[in-house]
Amino acid sequence: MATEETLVLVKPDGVARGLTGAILARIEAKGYALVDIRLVEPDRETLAQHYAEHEGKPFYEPLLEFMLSGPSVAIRLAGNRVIEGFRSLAGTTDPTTAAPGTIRGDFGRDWGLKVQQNLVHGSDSVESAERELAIWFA
Ligand code: YYY
Ligand code: MG
Repeated sequence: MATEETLVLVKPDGVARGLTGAILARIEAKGYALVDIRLVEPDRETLAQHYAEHEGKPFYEPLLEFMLSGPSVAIRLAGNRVIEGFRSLAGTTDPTTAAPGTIRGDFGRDWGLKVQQNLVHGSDSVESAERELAIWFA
């Protein structure tokens, strides 16, 4: 058993489309524990910290603009190997090709979709999870 914590975000598209409950249902069905959960309207500085690894990439500015477009739900999630496990639930980054059965694959809309509109974020390593949880649950 390796109990871990991860940061999950239901991004602005997920909140705006009313998918928070459906996404939480999958998380709870898997048995992960909600340690903390809150609706957040992050400022640019918070998002710049969160996405520091992507600064300078072509999608960075559109990504920040998108993340500023509305509230997100931030979740401190705990479980056995939850970091890898939640990313598996989420599916691959691009929702147009994410596998059916995953959050991004099932709810990512085909029409007019941009890659950043992929509904959720999940930390990708123990180090990222610690860093990101400190940003969103300061
Ligand atoms: O961890 P994950 O969210 O699956 O992808 P990252 O490579 O960390 O990228 C973060 C975020 O940036 C992604 O969720 C959507 C957006 N993005 C994009 O808009 N265009 C890309 N080519 C790559 C990523
Ligand atoms: Mg990532």
